[in-house]
Amino acid sequence: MCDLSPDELRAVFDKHAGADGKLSKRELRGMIKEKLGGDECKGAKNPGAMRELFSKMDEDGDGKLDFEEFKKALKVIKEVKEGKPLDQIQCLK
Ligand SMILES: [Ca+2]
Repeated sequence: MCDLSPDELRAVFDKHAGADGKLSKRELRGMIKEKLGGDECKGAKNPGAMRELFSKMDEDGDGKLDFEEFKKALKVIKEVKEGKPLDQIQCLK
């Protein structure tokens, strides 16, 4: 997913963000499952880790990810996919 062009990224975001144009926690989880595959995404399978990840991605704290927050989150998602523990992900520090 991190190799997508900006246009493709936008399309993925819009598809999952729904009518309000922002990703909720549930929408984000659905997207990660679809794009990364549930089995290989260890971090996303853990509800506590997922909640923690989401709150770190949600920079303005409104409970939803807008497109800018989403773009920054892609790096995080990639590292979660690789099985990296959340507390070792550099861009979350
Ligand atoms: Ca937000």
